[in-house]
Amino acid sequence: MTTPSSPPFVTLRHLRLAPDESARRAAEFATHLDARRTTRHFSPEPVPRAWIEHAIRAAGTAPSGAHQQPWTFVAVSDPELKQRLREAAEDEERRFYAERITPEWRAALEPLGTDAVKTHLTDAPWVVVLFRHAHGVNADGSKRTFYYTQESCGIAAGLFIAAVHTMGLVTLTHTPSPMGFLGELLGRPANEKAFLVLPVGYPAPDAQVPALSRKPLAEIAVFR
Ligand code: IYR
Repeated sequence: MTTPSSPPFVTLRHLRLAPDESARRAAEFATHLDARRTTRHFSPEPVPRAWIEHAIRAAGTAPSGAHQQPWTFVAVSDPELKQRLREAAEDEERRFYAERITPEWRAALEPLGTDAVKTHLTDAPWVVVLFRHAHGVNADGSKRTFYYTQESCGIAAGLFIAAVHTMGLVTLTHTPSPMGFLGELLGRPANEKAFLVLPVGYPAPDAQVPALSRKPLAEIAVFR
């Protein structure tokens, strides 16, 4: 193979698996993720900070546009700060559920049982807020364009969710809207936009989930 010239490249570290091992892992991973559920019912039991650090490390491996890694994860465990986050989120959500929601949207959410009460934001030992860098900032303060930041943060969130599930914890994707209050409360710079709120913890002993099923493979995949 010809050696690519600058920028520097290094040889890919890759472990070739035996085909039966690939097959086993493929099935096992899909089954593992299929056991993941989103619940609104968290136990207040503490979770070590190191576990959250690992989940963020896992999320930070996401591919990103031009490798700009346009994300900041703010992990909140301080009870007072979680309380303030919850109050601000509930203020927005009350307005959403009372005024901004459309009848069609209300009907779509009805089976999930969501409402403006966000107990999970104070019950869960950690609330991780993912901020998307809408653009970068150069040393001289000027704007640097970032590419595909929505896609990049979506992928990072997916890896975070998979990491949390793999460590035997649960999380919930909370999307307060508008999210402006999060940057203010958490002191993020203006180029960082709150993207997703992810409480993390153990499920409450009696945690409930909606009785839903997932689309079968035949409904989500086309092979040609
Ligand atoms: N952001 C609101 C409403 C909400 C919207 C969708 I789409 C959901 O799947 C769940 C909730 C909230 O967090 O309650």
